Amino acid sequence: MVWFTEYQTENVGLTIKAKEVKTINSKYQEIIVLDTEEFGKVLVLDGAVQTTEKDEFMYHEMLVHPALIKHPQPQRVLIIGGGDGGSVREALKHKSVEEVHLCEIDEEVIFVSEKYFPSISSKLRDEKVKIFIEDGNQFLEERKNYYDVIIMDSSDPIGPAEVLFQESFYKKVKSSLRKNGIMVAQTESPFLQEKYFKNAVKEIKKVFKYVGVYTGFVPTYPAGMWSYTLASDDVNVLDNVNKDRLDNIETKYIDEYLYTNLFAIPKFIKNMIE
Ligand code: AG3
Repeated sequence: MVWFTEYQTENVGLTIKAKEVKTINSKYQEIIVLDTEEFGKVLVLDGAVQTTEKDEFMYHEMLVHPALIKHPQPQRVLIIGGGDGGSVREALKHKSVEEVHLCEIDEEVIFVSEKYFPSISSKLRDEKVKIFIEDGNQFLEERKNYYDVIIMDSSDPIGPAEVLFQESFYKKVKSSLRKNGIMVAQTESPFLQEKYFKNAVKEIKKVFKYVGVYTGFVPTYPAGMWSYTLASDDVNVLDNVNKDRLDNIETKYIDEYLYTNLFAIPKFIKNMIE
């Protein structure tokens, strides 16, 4: 037994007891897999918890479904980051989706997920899925005007993922979307990572006409409170449309009521982004 701590801020940590710890050093980062009592297997990249078997649905469902439901007919989906496969799995639950491209910079994350997180990575080899081991920033240069939905399933804006939270990057995302395209990005904890959160939303607002921020619980992320930001130039993401589509999708977190009230977020968070 060993206690693992993620130092979420300079002064706050999340500590979990692990029965087993595996460490893999990839070209890009240190990958740790913990086996824990409370959360099952836990995936850690450069010291930050990315996902756990127990709470991953809370994050992946909230990241993926609102964007896909708001799109009139999502066929081509791109996920940047997300090598664990959780977002791929959720995206494939939408019948209209014909192809899912996954652009992950670190191939080792995919291998680790396939080995230790079968329930999360289960759809990575689906015939609709194409995996690109590339830098998201470069990848977008080559695909203009193509995707219906782009999902930013990145890690924190430090190190390799820093560029993914900047105006110049969101501009590339925008030009890789086709008509009615929608982007959704995970935008950090509004409570414990206020600076990251505010900055991400500010940069997204510089680029897109319609922007909507919502929150959800993820127990193993900083403060347990997470944010997601939807953005589009053509679709008013604040409109509450197509909620019936949830009837055909199996979920454990998001339902019609939650979706309808997606933007019912705490007042102090609204104040941060106005
Ligand atoms: N992406 C968001 C992880 C951010 C967690 N931050 C932290 N623990 N400090 C997760 C990828 C899962 N598909």
